[in-house]
Amino acid sequence: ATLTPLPLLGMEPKHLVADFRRNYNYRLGRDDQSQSPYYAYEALSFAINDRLIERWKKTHNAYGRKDCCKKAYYLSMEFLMGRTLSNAMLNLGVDDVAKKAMYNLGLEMEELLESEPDAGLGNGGLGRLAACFIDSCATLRLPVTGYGLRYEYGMFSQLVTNGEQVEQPDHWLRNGNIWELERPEYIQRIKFGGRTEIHTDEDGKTRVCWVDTHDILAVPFDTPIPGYRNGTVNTLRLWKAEATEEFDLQEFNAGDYAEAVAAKNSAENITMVLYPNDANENGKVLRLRQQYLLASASLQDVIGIWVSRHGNDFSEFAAKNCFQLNDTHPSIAVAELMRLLIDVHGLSWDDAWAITQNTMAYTNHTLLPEALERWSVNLFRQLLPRLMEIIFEINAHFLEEVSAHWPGDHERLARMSLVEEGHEQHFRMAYLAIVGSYSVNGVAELHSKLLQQGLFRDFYELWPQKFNNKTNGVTPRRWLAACNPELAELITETIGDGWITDLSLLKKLEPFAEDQAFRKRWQQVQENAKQRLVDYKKREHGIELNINALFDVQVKRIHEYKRQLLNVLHVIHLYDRIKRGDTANWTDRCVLIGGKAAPGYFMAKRIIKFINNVAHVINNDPDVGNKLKLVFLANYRVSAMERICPGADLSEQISTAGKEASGTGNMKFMMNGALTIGTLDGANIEIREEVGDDNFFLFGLTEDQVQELSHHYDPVSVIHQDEDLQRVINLIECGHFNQFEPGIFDIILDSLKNPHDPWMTIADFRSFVDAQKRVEVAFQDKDRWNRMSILNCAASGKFSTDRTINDYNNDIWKLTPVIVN
Ligand code: DL6
Repeated sequence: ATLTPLPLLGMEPKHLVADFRRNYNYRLGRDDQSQSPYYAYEALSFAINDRLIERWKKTHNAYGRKDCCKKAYYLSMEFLMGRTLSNAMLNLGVDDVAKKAMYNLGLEMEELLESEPDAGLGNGGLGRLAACFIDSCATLRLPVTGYGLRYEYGMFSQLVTNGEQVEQPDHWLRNGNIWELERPEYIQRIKFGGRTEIHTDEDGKTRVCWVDTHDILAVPFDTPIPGYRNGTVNTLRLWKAEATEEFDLQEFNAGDYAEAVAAKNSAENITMVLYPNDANENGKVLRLRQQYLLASASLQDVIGIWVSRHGNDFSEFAAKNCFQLNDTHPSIAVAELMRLLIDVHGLSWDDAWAITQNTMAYTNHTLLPEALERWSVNLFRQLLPRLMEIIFEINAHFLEEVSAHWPGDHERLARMSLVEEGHEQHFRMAYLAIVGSYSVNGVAELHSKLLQQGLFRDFYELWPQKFNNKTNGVTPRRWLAACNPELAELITETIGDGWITDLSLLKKLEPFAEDQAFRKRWQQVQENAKQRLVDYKKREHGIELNINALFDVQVKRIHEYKRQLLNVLHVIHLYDRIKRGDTANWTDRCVLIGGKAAPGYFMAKRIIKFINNVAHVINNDPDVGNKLKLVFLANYRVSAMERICPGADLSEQISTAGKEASGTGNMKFMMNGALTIGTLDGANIEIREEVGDDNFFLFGLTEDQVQELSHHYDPVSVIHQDEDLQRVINLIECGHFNQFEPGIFDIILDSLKNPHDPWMTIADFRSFVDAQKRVEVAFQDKDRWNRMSILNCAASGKFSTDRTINDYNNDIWKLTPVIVN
């Protein structure tokens, strides 16, 4: 009887107050001497988490009852969750209630929320997309589990010292994590090293055994993922690596205690840290260990549940399970599923392959060749010998298929092989993912088209039916309802609250763009958001921003293809205009740039230094005053974006056409009413299609033009022909921004002037400056700007991950929603 379910916890302020007090006093053992808002954050979080757990169990039961229903698993090396509390309260529907409860206790909700650390288990777009996806899956009542890694250290925190990025480890778990639940009952064992042997069973059947392995345990930690006010709470399961007990014992008995402890540490190192590279393969043994641990633990978990219900009958497995691979990082899952089905569960190669090819689906997130993972075959031989054999066998079967399709086409065979030959052989992981999957998608229309025409052309020609597009989105709960409550309230008051779960309803705002009174209110709300950003910057960083200026924002990872340099060239051009007195009809501007550079990416770090040096000169020049300000926003992360995007006027989406797969920051800004200045790249194209050319500041070469120009690009002559640009380059060349640090920006000048510069920054300068002039004209006409801002928000409906996930579900997963009550 003690284990029977308790009545549901109350949802009124008095219930939260009582639970808060109990948590604060007993669970945390604090009293009114504890000054830190952190304990108050924890006490409230426990109260909220208890309510999530109730719904979590119900969801689990509902999914269990529907044993027949199909489930999907999102395998991702990154889930960039950010903070949890405010989103959990919103989705549970207790945000207002909790605010009242805290108010009754004399506590400031803002302060509590600020003390939660970001769960920074991702680099940028790819990881944040995974977080938005699982929010949408729960909101759409889809039985989807996220599988990832529980890194002890997340994305580094960025300090800026003397203008340069300094990385600091992010020990986000230092104070524990109240949202997770350890599930030792689902521990999985992961093999590494050893060798393979062929064993013959009593019935004469042979099977391969992977022996003499060094095993590691994968321990699951579950986080509840609530849907928006629908009773569904899904699971994010993150694996932590631990040493096995035998492992300790063996070493201990060998007599070296210190060695034993060190060896234990080396096992646990696997999930110690997130690799901070977003656009480059990592190529390190530890990274391959991470990838295999994720794939193997997650597949064993799913298969374990299957076997507990169906024994070794896998005939229905593919009809009931689907694995979505988030980029190539977890693509070793293709070979691991084969291993588990054949070696552990005794299936034939053909049956196992049919199941694999009908359960795996792969999403590609980049066209940059340097980000496509390749693993040394020798490394596989040492670390994952059985997986190596399986990939070779998959390749042999696959190349037979290619030969049958294109007899005698040896070049094509070499191009398509999963094994890249050379002085050392490498496995091409993206190809493994394509061959092993029934669906391959890009993340915006242009990106998917370019995959089919370029990077994966041969595969598209072989299997056109596998390829499809799924344009990205963002969750409107976090990225509008929670981060911009005042705007959300105005929208709800105007068109009702249906938009929160059906973002296409924002279209209803369109006619209000013509309503003068509404435009005024919209403007007020936007100004209040700017004021909050101004206050925050002043309070936290001592930076003064001029609220009347155009807030021109570019926040994203620092990368040459994203062209923060183009932005800075424009800033220097504006500075030069001020210095030469060309300020008729001037629009004051605050240019805010933020983002982290991969620690090993020298050029990106130098770009940060450049931004800071230029900022120092401009911001301290008395001639400039309020006309122009350049600010580098240090330590850009999810919680920073929640403050920044409501306060932005202009969103900079200025990558070289054909390089940004999609972008998702562009969608967050648009949803919050910022206008975009952008190239025809990634999802910008679809943003412009939705909002119309009149409400988008387009500039730059198209992808085709970039391709064409690459044959005869001559940036030096472009510079000579453009007086404004020549002046900008002269200022940099004469050391105006590095008077006491000679030569440090030569590398930047060299790259800009290089005829092989793939980012073609110089080529787009003039067109960018012209588009910025159009921005200024529009900004000076407040009424016009407000109209455009409303129309941008109204047209952002397509960019909800609810739409994206519906597309994944209708075309790839085919899950039936499960109602939890
Ligand atoms: O699909 C999510 C996100 C896209 O919006 C970005 O355009 C894309 O750069 C990013 N891709 C990655 C993977 N590596 N690289 N580059 O982070 O995915």
